[in-house]
Amino acid sequence: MITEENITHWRSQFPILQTQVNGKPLVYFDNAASSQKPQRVIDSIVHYYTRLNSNVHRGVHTLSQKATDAYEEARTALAGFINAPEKECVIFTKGTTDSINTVASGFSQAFLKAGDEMWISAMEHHSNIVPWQMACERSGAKLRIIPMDDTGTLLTESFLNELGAKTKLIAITHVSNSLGTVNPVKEIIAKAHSLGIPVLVDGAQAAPHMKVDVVDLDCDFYCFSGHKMYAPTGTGVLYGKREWLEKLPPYQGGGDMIETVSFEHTSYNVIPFKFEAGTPNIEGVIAFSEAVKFIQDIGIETIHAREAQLLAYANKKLAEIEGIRFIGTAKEKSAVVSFLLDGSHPYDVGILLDKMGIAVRTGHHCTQPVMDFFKIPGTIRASFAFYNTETEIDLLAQGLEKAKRMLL
Ligand code: 7TS
Repeated sequence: MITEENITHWRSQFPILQTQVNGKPLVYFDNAASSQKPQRVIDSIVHYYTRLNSNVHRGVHTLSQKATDAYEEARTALAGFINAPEKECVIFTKGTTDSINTVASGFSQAFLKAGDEMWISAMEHHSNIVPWQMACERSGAKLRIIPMDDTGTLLTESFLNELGAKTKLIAITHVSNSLGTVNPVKEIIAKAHSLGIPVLVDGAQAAPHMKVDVVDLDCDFYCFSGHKMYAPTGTGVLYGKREWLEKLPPYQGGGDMIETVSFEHTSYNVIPFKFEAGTPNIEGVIAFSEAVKFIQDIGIETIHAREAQLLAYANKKLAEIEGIRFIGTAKEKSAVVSFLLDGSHPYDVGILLDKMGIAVRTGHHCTQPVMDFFKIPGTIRASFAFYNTETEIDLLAQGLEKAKRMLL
């Protein structure tokens, strides 16, 4: 429930939110880059190293079994979080980038060839562009782009009509990190499936902010990062349908991902282990499941509703600033506000805000094609989490007015 008491309680669980930066209370509006971590996630890491530390899936000794149990329980927790039908369909990775590269590598080896086509959208993060460019280079397939309009809304109709026998995959972001647009992925998946085309969804900016149900979406792959959802860096998930994960070749070779090895021949382990070569980020994965439990205790619907309030307030408050230009004004938006101030460079504004203790991101946000589309060098981006407040947005608005006076 969203109450003043609850908001105060939520904030109090994040030690870093109680600190100062440049002599000012921290206002953290860079959640799309990485979220802050609550005490119980931090405690989980300390607990691991003081009580459980050991390697997983190998030892018969007690600690190794305990670590393995905690690691596998984390898989069950993550599967539950996205409603995956079986926990074996949840692969632990380093993050969204690693998840996408895993699929792109396997796809280019086994399913793409010269003459094939695959589609991404005009608003992808570089992580959902470059691995596919590499896959297309390796295989000779052609990369095609779903266009968008100047509100940052995808023009899906024309693209859907161009899908056909040559189309081998669609890889699309659920929510844009630089524009905030929420894309109609469920409709795109339904249409793609009617033509037998699989769909990978980049959920890096969706999983922390809205209910994700991979069965309801019917996506073939879903990728997201732990560090954007209150968990440690170096953690992430690749969800895939069993039929795809079983036929996709492994991304990396090494320990844990094999069934038998001889110098003549190696046979691979079953999923999920086939995709988890080497010692994983054990403490990170366990802390990731703690972050998921933290989200579930608050409720992802409550988080979503609170962030919608913050977005509406920020839109209203920042629109009062003369000379502000919003980039990304789609109807369906997540809690991201990207903008420019007339006559100033985003970088200069970002530096001045930082002096006031306000952390925003400036630049192209790893979406250079989006900046090229709008013919701008970058934006100032404030991205919210449920622990932010209207008072902090007021501070941002005041900070922007001050920055304007200093720069113009
Ligand atoms: N996809 C999207 C939509 C993203 O926003 C990001 C990171 C990634 C993929 C890559 O995630 P990673 O965890 O593997 O790095 N986005 C941002 C951002 O907006 N600012 O910094 C990183």
